[in-house]
Amino acid sequence: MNRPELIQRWIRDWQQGRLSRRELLRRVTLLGMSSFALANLLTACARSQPTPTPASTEASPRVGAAIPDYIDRSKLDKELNFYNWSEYIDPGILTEFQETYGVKVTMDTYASNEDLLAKLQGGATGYDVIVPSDYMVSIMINLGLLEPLDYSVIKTIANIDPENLKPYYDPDNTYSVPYMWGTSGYSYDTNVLGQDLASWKEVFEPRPEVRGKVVMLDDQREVIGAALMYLGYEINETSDDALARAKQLLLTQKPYVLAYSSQNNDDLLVAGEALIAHIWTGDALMSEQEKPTLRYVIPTEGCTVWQDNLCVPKTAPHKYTAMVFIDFLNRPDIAGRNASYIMYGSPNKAAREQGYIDQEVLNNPGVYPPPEVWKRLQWIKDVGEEGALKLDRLWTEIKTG
Ligand code: N2P
Repeated sequence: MNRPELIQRWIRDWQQGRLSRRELLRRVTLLGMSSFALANLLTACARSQPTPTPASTEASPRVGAAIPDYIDRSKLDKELNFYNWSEYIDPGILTEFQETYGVKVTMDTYASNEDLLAKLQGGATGYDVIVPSDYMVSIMINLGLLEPLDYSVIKTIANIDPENLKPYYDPDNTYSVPYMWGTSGYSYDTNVLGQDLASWKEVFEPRPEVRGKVVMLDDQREVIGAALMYLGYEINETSDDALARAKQLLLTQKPYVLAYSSQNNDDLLVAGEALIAHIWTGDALMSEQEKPTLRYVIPTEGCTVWQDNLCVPKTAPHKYTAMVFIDFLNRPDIAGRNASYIMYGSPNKAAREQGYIDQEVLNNPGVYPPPEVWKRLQWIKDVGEEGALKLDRLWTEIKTG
């Protein structure tokens, strides 16, 4: 199939709901088509876009599909409830799981670790697999919210890089398998602001043309952490002095903030309504595909680095199937395809080594920072009950102040 035919086929897939707009953009950019040309094409096609027809809702396994022999098919449920961050999985992977295992996955999304915790503590008992970050895994372990993982099922743990295993928050990986990792810097439009932005100053004390066009993550640990780092503190600092200074900085910044949003920060940047956005790596890089003048910065003062994890809540109704799903997500081909799509750092060593991750992503220093940049990254840690309470109070004051 030649290039125009391929593009036409993908556009048809997009029109019929088989391909997301993001994936379409990603593929045509890889083929070398400019996003401007594609945008024109899509505007023309969108006029005739029919209502997407979802893939069959009947969850039946494909004949001869590759289910490993260590999986006991008779113990599989028909459905699985996945609670994930938004835009944090290639949707085709859920379809493939359904086709291979005959399990229909329903996915809900959340915007922060604190939202996830509140939901579980509020009595939501339907979720089978969740994706908390490092410090939230330790909080959840301490609260007794997590189920030990069954490594007789999750054999694909062998594909995970030993560097990413045995983390401080779960030293034996009893409750968690690393999913993706990344950093939280900022993205900005070089067309308006040039090539040289490097400090958090641009975010917290923005130049006049950026005022009112700054977007911050809607995430207390990230926002307060970035402010603390800009002020020269460690991000897990909770002393009254440090928090008073962070509060002052954030309240002074607030009139210049267009929105606190972890889900629309990328869209606002792409639409040009925001000029700078505090953002997670993958979201930053995906929006660069839509708007190539965007540039992701890990600020000179440093920023957070985090690792998100696949975990099973104690209350999960489909525990065996949850373990099987985690095993599937760690397959090198699946993990590689996923990391290429969402553009985050992958802990899956086999996927990296076996060529399943796009070179373009693997070679991107924003995704896999070089050692000199690593030196300025800091992990968010569990600051204990009293610390968490202080941060929570401060965050409410910022948001409502
Ligand atoms: C992706 C969410 C990233 C998770 N949109 C940040 N921990």
